Parts: sequence; structure tokens; C-alpha cells
Amino acid sequence: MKKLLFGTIFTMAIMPAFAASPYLSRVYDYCPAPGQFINELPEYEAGDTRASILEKVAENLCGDERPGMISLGGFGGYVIVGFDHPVVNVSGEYDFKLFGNAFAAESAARGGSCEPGAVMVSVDSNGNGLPDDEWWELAGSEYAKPDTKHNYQITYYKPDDDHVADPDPSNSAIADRKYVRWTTNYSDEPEGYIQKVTFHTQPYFPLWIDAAELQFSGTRIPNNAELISGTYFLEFMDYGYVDNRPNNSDPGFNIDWAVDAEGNTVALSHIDFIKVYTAVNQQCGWIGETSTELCGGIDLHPEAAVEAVKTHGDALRVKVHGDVAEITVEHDCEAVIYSASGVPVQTLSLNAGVNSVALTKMPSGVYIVKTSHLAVKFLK
Ligand SMILES: [Ca+2]
Ligand SMILES: [Ca+2]
Ligand SMILES: [Ca+2]
Repeated sequence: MKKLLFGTIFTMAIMPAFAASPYLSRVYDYCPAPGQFINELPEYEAGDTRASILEKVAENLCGDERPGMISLGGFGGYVIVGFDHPVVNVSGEYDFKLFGNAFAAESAARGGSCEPGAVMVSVDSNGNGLPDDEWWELAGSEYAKPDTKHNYQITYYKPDDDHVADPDPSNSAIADRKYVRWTTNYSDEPEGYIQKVTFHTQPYFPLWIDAAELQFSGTRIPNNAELISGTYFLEFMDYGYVDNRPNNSDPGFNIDWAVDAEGNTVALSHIDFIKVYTAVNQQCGWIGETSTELCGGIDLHPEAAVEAVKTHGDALRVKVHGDVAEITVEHDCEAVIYSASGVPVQTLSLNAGVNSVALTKMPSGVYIVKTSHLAVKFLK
């Protein structure tokens, strides 16, 4: 009896209590922009609701490397996903991969079917398990290019029930040149249309969303399509986009690329939520609008642990043990602890040396301790 008991205890001690899955495991939101694959990837069926559509999206994205495929439609359409654990930002390494269906054209040196989706990341700073916290974009290769449009806002208008199609007389593949109208906040291209192509005849506006307009915003990167002898070649971006390069030649995403709304680099120890949205607003004749596809994702180091010690040289050091932070400073000073979204949560008077600070009232999440001129981010 005793032997059995000890055996049981020993087994429990060496077994990890919880093994992180490397695959996407959660879908928090899916709001595609209108597009030729919307209501097909995933398929809308009569009676579907937002909840049942999210389940279908999860079946296509979660639990395996590439279980299926969803489309995000035109510019701004998005999905928000996560793993069953935070993704750690391992220094100097790519942290996760997201898979698309891009392929390379045999007859073009560069390009193929790149339909780039931008990636944003977020941390569950308020600890409620929901992606209602600050977002940071992972700045891909086009982020700082001169023709990239930041804070690009687009509104799509649902076609009226009595909408009459306007076929293109010079292109039999275009069933409706003025199918879904959109407007933007950029005066050089204030409005346009998602065209309907004859290969996809279903409604392009998401049928489970009861709204006359859909609005999106984000970073619009330059168009990448080139028409050569009747074929569209969609050029690859260098790095940092979903559905960009063929999956086997894309190294993935590095959390170190995170920037805030002003484009400043943000140091994140880990992330909880990932948002992917279509980053181009491009119509390509008979092949329709450019729309990002997502097929799944993996954490490249699911067993990694968040570093417990964060330092700013020797001048400011934070070490967290459960509900207590040991904050080491060189000189007596005032400091403030902020939440990851910048809300002050605790004011401190620190003495030179090690200070024990109780974090009891603070929910788990990322915090920043700031003195007059130094700042260190830490995880509770
Ligand atoms: Ca990294
Ligand atoms: Ca949250
Ligand atoms: Ca694609």
C-alpha cells in the first residue's frame, strides 16, 4: 500500500501538470470583409449564428498544423486566435508560424499568389481571458515603406436587396463591377467596389452578420499584383505576413517586431492573442479581390518559459516570485507600476538596494515599472 502510494506521488511529480499544445486552440472572433470566398470558407448554412460560425472557424484552424482553411475577404477582414498558453517571446528567435495557401509561380522570378495578411498581437493585461486589451502590430517588411498607408479605414456597404448587377462588357468573368461599394479615409482612392466574379456567385457579405455596413482599420500595404499576358502575379513580401510565401519557406513571426500605434518598438515577454487581417485593398480582374487565407498555426517553442528576471542594466531590476516583486534600484527614487495598457496601478517609494513590493491586488499580466528615466516590463 505504501509502495503504491509513493509510486503515485513520484509519478505525479515528474509528469507535467499541463502540456501546452503547439497548435492554435482558440478562435475569439472572426469578422471577414466581403469577398469571393466569404460564406464558403467556412460555409454559411441557414440558421448559422456568430457562435456557430466561430465553431466552424475553429474546426478549420485549431488542433492540428493545418486542419482547414478560412478566408478573411478584402482589406481589414480579420480573425482573432490563440493557443492554450501564452506564446513566449524567445529572444532572437521566431516565435510562431501562421499558415496560408500561397504558392510560387513557376514562370515568375518573384511572386505567385501572395495575399498578405498583417499580424497583430495582444496580451491579456486585464486578466479576463478576452482579447479586449491593447493591440500591437508586428511590423512586417512593408510597414515602413513610403507607400504604406497607416490608420487606413475602410467601410463596406451591404448591397441592397434589389441591387442590380453591372456586368463588365469587356470582361465576361466580371459579373458585377459595382457589387460591394467601399469608402476609405484616404483621398487618393476614396471609394471603389469589391467586384463579383463569375466563379463565385454566392453573396460576398457575411450572411450571419446583421449589419448594413462593415468598418475596418489597419495598415494598408501597397498593391502587389502585376498582370502579365493575362495572368496575375502577386509578388511576395520580404517577411512578416500571413499567406505570403509558401508555408515551407516562411520562417514565421517574431514578437520582437511588435510596434505601438505610433510605430515605436514594444518589448513583449509573451503574447496571448493574435489577430490576422487582410493588408491589401486590391482587385485583380477575373481572379477577384485579394484576400488572405489562414489554414492554422503553431507555437515554435511551446515549452518555453517567460523569463522571471527583467533588468535595465544594473540600475533597475525586477524579479517576481508569485505575489511579490523584488525591485532593485541603485538610488532612492520614486517609481510607478503601470498595466501593459498604460494605466498606473501602484506608486512606489524605493530605497537603494532591494525592495519587496506586494503585487497581491494586481491580476496576472504584463506590467511596467518606471522610475524617472528607466522602465522595465515584467510578468506577474
Ligand atoms: Ca522572438
Ligand atoms: Ca483581456
Ligand atoms: Ca491565398
